[in-house]
Amino acid sequence: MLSRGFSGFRRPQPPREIPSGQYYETGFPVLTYGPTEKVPQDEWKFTINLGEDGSKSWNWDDLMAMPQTEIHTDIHCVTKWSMLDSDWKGVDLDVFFEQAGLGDDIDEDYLMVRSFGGYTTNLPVADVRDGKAFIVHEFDGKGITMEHGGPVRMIVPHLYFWKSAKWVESIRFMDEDAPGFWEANGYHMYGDPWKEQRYWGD
Ligand SMILES: Nc1nc2c(c(=O)[nH]1)N[C@H]1C(S)=C(S)[C@@H](COP(=O)(O)O)O[C@H]1N2
Ligand SMILES: [Mo]
Repeated sequence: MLSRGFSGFRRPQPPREIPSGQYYETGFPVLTYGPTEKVPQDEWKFTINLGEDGSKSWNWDDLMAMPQTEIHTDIHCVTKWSMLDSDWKGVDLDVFFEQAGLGDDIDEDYLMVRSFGGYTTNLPVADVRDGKAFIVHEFDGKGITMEHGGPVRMIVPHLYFWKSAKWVESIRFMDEDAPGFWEANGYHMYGDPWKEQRYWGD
């Protein structure tokens, strides 16, 4: 029998630097608080709430008709895994803002993203503009599985992955920052992985 030696299991070395405290994960772990939401593709709808101006919604067919972007990016989860070089396909959130008639002059500085099932997460508006956030429907060339937030989730790759709502349902703007689900339960309000903003006080 071959011995692996006393060191046992060793994690593979990442091909380049990853944020401090993270390890290189070559799989794609599932992390959901509560049950997996089952959202049929033909029932999925994404809504941007526009206050007094009502709201604007998109269904699956609308999403498919929008300009598609391929995103090649790293993902960093607060539970310390980093997935490098992941491939996604979807639509830049800027395109939704455009179609909703929102110019450069969104009055509010923050927004709350909501998922089917009730999960929420807060973000500064600046962090979802100019190609920083996406509404995605493909991972690794295939439809996103239910466990990973399919048929449609959001990704905000430059922040810890809890900011990337699975089964994305809506956005509403806020004058002031307010915590979403994890942010009310100890996670950092902003969540920059390169600054290790994991928990309150980091
Ligand atoms: N709706 C919803 N979105 C969610 C979560 C969740 O529990 N519900 N978990 C978040 C957390 S903590 C992480 S790390 C990622 C995990 O995504 P994955 O399961 O595809 O790896 O989704 C985020 N988005
Ligand atoms: Mo997470």
